[in-house]
Amino acid sequence: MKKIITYGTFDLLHWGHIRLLERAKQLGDHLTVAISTDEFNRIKHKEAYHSYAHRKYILEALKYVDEVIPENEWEQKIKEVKRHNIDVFVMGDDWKGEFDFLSDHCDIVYLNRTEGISTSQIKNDLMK
Ligand code: C2G
Repeated sequence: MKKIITYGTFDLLHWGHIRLLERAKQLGDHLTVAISTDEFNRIKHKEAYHSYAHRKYILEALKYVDEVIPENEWEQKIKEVKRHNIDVFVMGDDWKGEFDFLSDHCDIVYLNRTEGISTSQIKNDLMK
């Protein structure tokens, strides 16, 4: 079984997120998504509208997602790739190069980010 992992906040889930998850799943048989906890979002200087529990609940309902785990810190990726026997690490290409240190442990794929949609754009548009 070819295992894929990806990381993110996935707040106010939108079609750009779905396209990322869909393409990530197409790379293998099993997709694990590590969702940033509320505490880790503070470290990322991000504040999610939905709590970690609700973002987890939403992601677990998606047909592309097989498992959801918490992302608590930047440093957990190598440990997780090993623990979950991950074959491919996937991220949107806004992160291109940032996680190449994982190449000793798994393949790395940066997928094109979907233009024209983002959680911050949704928030800004709703405030108009
Ligand atoms: N994404 C995308 N297209 C968009 C918006 C997001 O492809 N229009 C992708 C991002 O590139 C990322 C994933 O969807 O791979 C999740 O996006 P965010 O929730 O914004 O994730 P981020 O805050 O960048 O967290 O350790 C890694 C971090 O946790 C990534």
